[in-house]
Amino acid sequence: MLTSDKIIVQQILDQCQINGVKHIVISPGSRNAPFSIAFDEHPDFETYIVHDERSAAFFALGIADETQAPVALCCTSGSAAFNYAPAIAEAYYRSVPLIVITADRPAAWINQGDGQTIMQNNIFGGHVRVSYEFDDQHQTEDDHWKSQREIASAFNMGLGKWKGPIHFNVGLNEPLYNVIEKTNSYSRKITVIPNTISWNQETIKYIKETLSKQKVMLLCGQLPKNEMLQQLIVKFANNSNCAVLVENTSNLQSTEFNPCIDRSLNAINNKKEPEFIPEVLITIGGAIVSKRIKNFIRRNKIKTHWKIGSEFPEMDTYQCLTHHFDVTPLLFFKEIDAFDYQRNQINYAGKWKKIDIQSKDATALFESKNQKPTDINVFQTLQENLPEGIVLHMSNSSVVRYCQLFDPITGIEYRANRGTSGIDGSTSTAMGSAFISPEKQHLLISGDISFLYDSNALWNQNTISNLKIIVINNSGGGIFRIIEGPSKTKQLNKYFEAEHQQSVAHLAHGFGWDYEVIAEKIDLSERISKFLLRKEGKAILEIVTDQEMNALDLQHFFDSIKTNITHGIS
Ligand SMILES: Cc1ncc(C[n+]2csc(CCOP(=O)(O)OP(=O)(O)O)c2C)c(N)n1
Repeated sequence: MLTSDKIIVQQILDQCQINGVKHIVISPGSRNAPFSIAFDEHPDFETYIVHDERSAAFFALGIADETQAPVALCCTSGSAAFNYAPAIAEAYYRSVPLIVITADRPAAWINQGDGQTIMQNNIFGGHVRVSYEFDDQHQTEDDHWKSQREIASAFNMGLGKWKGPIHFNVGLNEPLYNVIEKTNSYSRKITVIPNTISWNQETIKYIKETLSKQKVMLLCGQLPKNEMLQQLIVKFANNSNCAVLVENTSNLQSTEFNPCIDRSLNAINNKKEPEFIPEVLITIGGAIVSKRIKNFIRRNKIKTHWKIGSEFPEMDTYQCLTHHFDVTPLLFFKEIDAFDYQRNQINYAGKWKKIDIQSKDATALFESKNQKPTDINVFQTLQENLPEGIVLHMSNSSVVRYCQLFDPITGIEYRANRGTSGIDGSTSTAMGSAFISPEKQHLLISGDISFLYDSNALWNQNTISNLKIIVINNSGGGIFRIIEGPSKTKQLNKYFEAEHQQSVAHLAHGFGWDYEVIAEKIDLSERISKFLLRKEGKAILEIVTDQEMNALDLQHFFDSIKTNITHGIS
């Protein structure tokens, strides 16, 4: 097998191999040539080319999301590396392992006026689990030993119990294109044996007592689909002391859970609010979309908050963190499943479930009276037509929020870039995800601004025929009309919503995607359903909604739920 003649390149590749990295996203350039050549020559790696590094890194994130395995990405020196940053920040806050390799000029040439040379040392700052600087000047056995153990330790950081991106910045001297027959193996793995649970008797007693006697809310943020965890949480929910609140991004689905947090909170009248306040909050998973639940918990000052999981141990989202359990949610719920604590002492879960069912029934009665399609109208129609079993990618910002207003559909996997909630890579991430799982059907629902922002995602030479995109075109950032603040300013249209005249149709055609548009309410359901049922992907459906009426219709939606409940529905 041929490989680069540079030992540092071989070392990084060998570590990628023994750590189960299979997919490599490469952005073309010269300085990273030793890596491009070595990855291409190696039979155990699949390489994919994406030019735009911003898009490439999100594409890699999509692959990692889908495969639940680390993905490597490699680019040349200079601004190329900077363009990785948004996706790396997203991966960091979502704890997704990416192996980020940036090629660099040799250290002596930094700031000497050479082309494509910037300060790449620690370029991603705190947004990687660890960053190492290397060069290709291995002189001694000690040099080999040092870089090898540093690479091994970086992999342990990025793939360990707190996962996330790791970064290798590698200064490379010319010549860059030399190849040799590979003779040495630089595989060196330092295996970390994970800690198992060893709670002492006092802790076990405290857990049992807490779960037995108090109102417990389990709030589940973003998580990959996990059947075993789901079953354990269904068992946990089989205790009326405990209400389980999920968002669709948690990928936890059961009729026992409360899946539409904003819809329920909207229906709770102020006087009844105290009945819904938990005494104990347990959180698992990543970001929570609902601002209302964050405010609800923060203003009600919960006495006890247990945060489960190794990531971000001090992150105090609800301003009431009291205990951090440094174990995976799976291990935590497995462990407490065996505890003989007293269940069904209080009917707290029932309260949440009742409001959930009432508001769900009331939602079904809502009918948009608007002449033209509105956003809520489209999401309601989509909900009725989404096929089971697809992967649904939701862009930021109002798309992911609208999707939370309806019950998750069985078998759908829900994805969104909620690590940093950026609008800059949703399409590229969906492309990566769809590309690596051709056996699944993927659908991206995107706002028009997010779609335009990341239109380079469509510039991708890898075969992707299982992704459809619905662009909800509300003539700009519709979110700014529905959140408090911007909608009341005279700058709304220009500075926040940023109305535009860009053509989704031209972009679709330019990149060779099928395109259709709906701008009228007539046949909305039929046309959406037909689009969703079409066999071939690589198709874009633009739905034009009523910019002026969207916010009002959403308000009607919330009001109608309240009114119907007050009038005794259910
Ligand atoms: C990279 C980045 N830039 C700016 C923002 C701020 N921002 C949040 S939502 C939004 C508008 C999104 O518009 P669109 O994609 O049309 O979705 P809609 O709000 O209409 O659902 C903007 C600019 C962001 N989240 N990320």
